[in-house]
Amino acid sequence: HREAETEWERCTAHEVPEAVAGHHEHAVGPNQCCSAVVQEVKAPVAAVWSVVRRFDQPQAYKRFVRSCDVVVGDGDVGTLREVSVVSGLPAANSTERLEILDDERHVLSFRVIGGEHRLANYRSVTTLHQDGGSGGGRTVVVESYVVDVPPGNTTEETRVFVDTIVRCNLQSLARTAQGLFK
Ligand code: A9S
Repeated sequence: HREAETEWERCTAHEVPEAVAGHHEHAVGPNQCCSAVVQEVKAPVAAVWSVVRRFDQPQAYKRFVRSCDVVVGDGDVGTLREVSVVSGLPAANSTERLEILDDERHVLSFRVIGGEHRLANYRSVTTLHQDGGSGGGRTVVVESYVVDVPPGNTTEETRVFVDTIVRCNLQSLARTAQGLFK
């Protein structure tokens, strides 16, 4: 894992399986941070993907989302959504653009393009992978991100904050997908 201090560098977040590291390489600017979260789900890739791919319905598993309105598009790349956030976070809403939706390789990426919050230029990539062993039926989810470090915060504070949100989302995704599969 590398952090840029003075110039743009590439960042491949640690813990990412080598086979998919390419999806999770981000150009990281001097005042940005990058990390990744890995979650195992006891459900097949198809079940997990059916939840993840619905860019119009993040509230299906993201518990910090109060509501979501699609403002442009029909769920393909370029779709814009307006997410309203539950109370208790230093945020009110977020405008997000779908960047990648690959139904074959199970890759979704979105970018934050506006909103009332402190995570400017947030971009994440989520990939699903069939977990070998035990006859399939299990999925590994990898979610990496890059984001600006907000004024007044350190890189480490930012990473801890965002990692916590992403980990929460992926644990909730696991429960949701496992519920669908049962
Ligand atoms: O929604 C995601 O997939 C991931 C994150 C980190 C979302 C962050 C967030 O939506 C809040 C949860 C509201 C926290 C944004 C854009 C800013 C926050 O401060």
